Amino acid sequence: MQAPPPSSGASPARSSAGRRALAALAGLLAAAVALGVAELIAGVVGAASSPVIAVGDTVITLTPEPVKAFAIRTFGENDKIALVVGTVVITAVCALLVGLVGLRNRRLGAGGIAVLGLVGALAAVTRPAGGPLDALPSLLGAAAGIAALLALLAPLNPTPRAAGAPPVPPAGGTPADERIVDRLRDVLGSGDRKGAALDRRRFFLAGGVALGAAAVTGAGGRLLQRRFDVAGDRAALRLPAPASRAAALPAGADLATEVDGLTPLFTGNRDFYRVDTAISVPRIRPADYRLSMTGMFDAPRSYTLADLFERTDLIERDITLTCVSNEVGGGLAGTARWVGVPLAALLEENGIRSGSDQLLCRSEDGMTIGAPTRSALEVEDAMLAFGMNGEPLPVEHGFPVRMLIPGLYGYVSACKWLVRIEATTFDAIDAYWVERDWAAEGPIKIASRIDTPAPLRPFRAGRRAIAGVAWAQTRGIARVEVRVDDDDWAQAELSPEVDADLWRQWVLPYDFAPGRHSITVRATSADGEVQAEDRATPFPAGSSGWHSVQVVAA
Ligand SMILES: Nc1nc2c(c(=O)[nH]1)N[C@H]1C(S)=C(S)[C@@H](COP(=O)(O)O)O[C@H]1N2
Ligand SMILES: [Mo]
Repeated sequence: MQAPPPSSGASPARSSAGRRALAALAGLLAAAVALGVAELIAGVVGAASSPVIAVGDTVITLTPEPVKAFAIRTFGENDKIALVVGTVVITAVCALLVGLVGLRNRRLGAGGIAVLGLVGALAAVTRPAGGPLDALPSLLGAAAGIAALLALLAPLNPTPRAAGAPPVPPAGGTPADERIVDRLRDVLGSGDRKGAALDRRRFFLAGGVALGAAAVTGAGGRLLQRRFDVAGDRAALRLPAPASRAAALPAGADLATEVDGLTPLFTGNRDFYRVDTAISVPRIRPADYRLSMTGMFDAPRSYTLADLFERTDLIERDITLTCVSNEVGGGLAGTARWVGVPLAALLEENGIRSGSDQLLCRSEDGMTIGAPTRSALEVEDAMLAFGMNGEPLPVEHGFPVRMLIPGLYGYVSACKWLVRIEATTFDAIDAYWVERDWAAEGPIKIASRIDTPAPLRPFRAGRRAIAGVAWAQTRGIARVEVRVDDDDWAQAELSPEVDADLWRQWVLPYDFAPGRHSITVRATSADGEVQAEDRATPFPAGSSGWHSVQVVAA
């Protein structure tokens, strides 16, 4: 007997394209089951062991510096969301392929999911704070994914017919009858005929079950992961009163109350910029918190949070924090009122040795930040902060304890979720960013920024304020000058001087003629440095150059 011509029965071309589409869908559903189950197990083991987070974390660690800088520039503080979305999209593409491969070869398909599971497991285990248990979510997720894939591919089984075997005509039917019935079944999507190519009903049933299982395990896992939340513990904490209060603010300290669009003197905790490598932030229970001092100390000890809270030398200070990644005119700087332990006193009571020039600060998630020992000892108001604007540190900003050293960029001074201070030397060890070729010492460069008028958003011609902020931490700002078009530099009014570690607002009223204008700003520090025009990129030691905006008066 001859094999039927291609036009007989369900067109092989069409049915195999449909089969492949369903196989790809099977791959997607299997991946969804895998990720759902992984989230569920991560709800038991720990949120950071979730494969999406672990893989994202690892991608951050492995990403070359220019790409990372590009991501921060392009996505800003949504860089992590972009990363998670990217991870999920790439996983989805792999899943589609796994489905297609699995249709032809079950073992290869299952192997594909196993490989994805191993990638997740490896990423989770090799995280700085990772342990062997962290492999479980990925591995058990992969096992569930493989089971789902096999169950979903079964109804798509190639039949002997599809493999080229001759059709068996039903008793009493002509080949033509059979062809009609075959087409009907194909259209109706029922394949319970013996030897049917495709059991659509069974596939969609299994698919529905898989989707439900993925949703329930995923949502359940997310719910379970809330166990690791410390919001409640944080809300219940009572901050101690500082022995030394921040300097009183002079009247009219905040010019933003009078000038629309000007950055407020203090940044609210919710509005405070955030820069770190943590996709899921470390969650440290106050009762479990320990700060240990190691390395070049004569009498190193460790501290509980209560030890720090009970001290009688606590200080409250207003300090502007700045990120080295801030572009000219950028928003990666903020000011808060901080409460904490004076750093020099803490280092001295542990007997810091004179040979140490670097404090390697370790975060709970394994991140390291290397601060110069000299600055930690000598910069006034350097501290271990636990209070921010009247509240315990927000979890994203380092709860329960972080370091702050005025005058140094955050990447060399402001370790969040701080659990260990190792007194060492710059020769002995490179911290995380220095390993990635950022400068080892990071003094904050003098900077000034125009907040209003906003670029290219037309405003009514006539008199209005040009305003912004300027900073030169530890030295203070003495003067801010503004140039509009080809005018001479004009001196702006400054907000009252509060502290050299705080930025200052500046305002210059100006009569705008209708049309386009170019505005440029430059600051001078209290010790006489005039901000230079030369542009530098944030990498490797912080940006510099004048901020200019093009504005339109209508
Ligand atoms: N543990 C940890 N601490 C960290 C970082 C980090 O990635 N991990 N980033 C640093 C950088 S680059 C900056 S600019 C500041 C930002 O602090 P913020 O997020 O509270 O504004 O935190 C610093 N401390
Ligand atoms: Mo930073």
